[in-house]
Amino acid sequence: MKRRDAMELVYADLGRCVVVTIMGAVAAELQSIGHRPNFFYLQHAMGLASSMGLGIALARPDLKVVVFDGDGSVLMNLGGLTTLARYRPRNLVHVVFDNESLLSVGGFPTATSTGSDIAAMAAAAGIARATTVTTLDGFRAAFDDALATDDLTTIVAKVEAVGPSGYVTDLSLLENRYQFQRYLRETSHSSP
Ligand SMILES: Cc1ncc(C[n+]2csc(CCOP(=O)(O)OP(=O)(O)O)c2C)c(N)n1
Ligand SMILES: [Mg+2]
Repeated sequence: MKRRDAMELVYADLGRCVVVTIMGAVAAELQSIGHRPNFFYLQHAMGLASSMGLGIALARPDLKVVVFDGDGSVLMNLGGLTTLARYRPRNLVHVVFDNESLLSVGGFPTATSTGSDIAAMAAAAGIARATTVTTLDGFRAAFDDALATDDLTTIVAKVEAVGPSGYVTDLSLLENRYQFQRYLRETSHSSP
């Protein structure tokens, strides 16, 4: 399974969610499918996309939050899984694209290439709904199930270690930040 194909498959559903991605290849691929004001690309803060998603999910229970994470990023902040489990936001879908690689910085193999199992670690951290998928059909089904279910879900999608040919974007970090902030404000019924 290619990660870009997986994101393209669920792209239509992302319109009614808030999406937070990690930096690098995931962000570039999602932007190449089509940027939306409800997408935030957490550049540089490696390992913290799920933490940002957690904060938004807790503050905005009216929204469904989707986090597109990576194996290297999750492995860098394994405590993020325990914090997710502890607060158990019912409206968070945590997708980990596991390409067994730090693809965006040259493709160094991560610990999942030597057997570490992120779904098993998520389950051991206390995330009751943690699953691994290896096919596009499996991803579609798991994602649909997560959207339809009122509970925290971690989906580890095993994907090929391939990414975009380049990382060029005309969306600056600040522009993305203000746009996303505005989206959250404008969709909040409790804001003054
Ligand atoms: C704290 C920190 N360390 C290192 C980096 C450099 N860096 C950027 S992307 C990346 C790899 C991310 O790996 P993964 O989450 O598996 O995503 P992939 O690139 O495979 O899509 C690294 C090491 C960073 N941005 N921040
Ligand atoms: Mg990776």
